[in-house]
Amino acid sequence: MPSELETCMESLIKVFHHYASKDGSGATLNRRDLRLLMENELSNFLKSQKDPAAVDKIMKDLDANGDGRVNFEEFVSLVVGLSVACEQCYQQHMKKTGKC
Ligand SMILES: [Ca+2]
Repeated sequence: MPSELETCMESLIKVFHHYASKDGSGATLNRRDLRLLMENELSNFLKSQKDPAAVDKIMKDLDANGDGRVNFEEFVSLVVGLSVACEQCYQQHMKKTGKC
């Protein structure tokens, strides 16, 4: 049976491939794919973004190789960045409540 972390890794891969374009350019997200993924899978985060152009800005930031698409490696950097921010909130919450 896979561990909790292994299951998380599998979920990341599955979610990415579910939204990745099937337009022959390989498994990558175009702007539309990324918007759909964020609306469905990161809706709480997206709601917290007041800027209507947030997805476009995120797309630009993620596209490290500048090909106008988001590959799995670039996508993972979004998940890592959000996870780091969440972990900081978690730490602050633990400090306030004194619970583990
Ligand atoms: Ca790219």
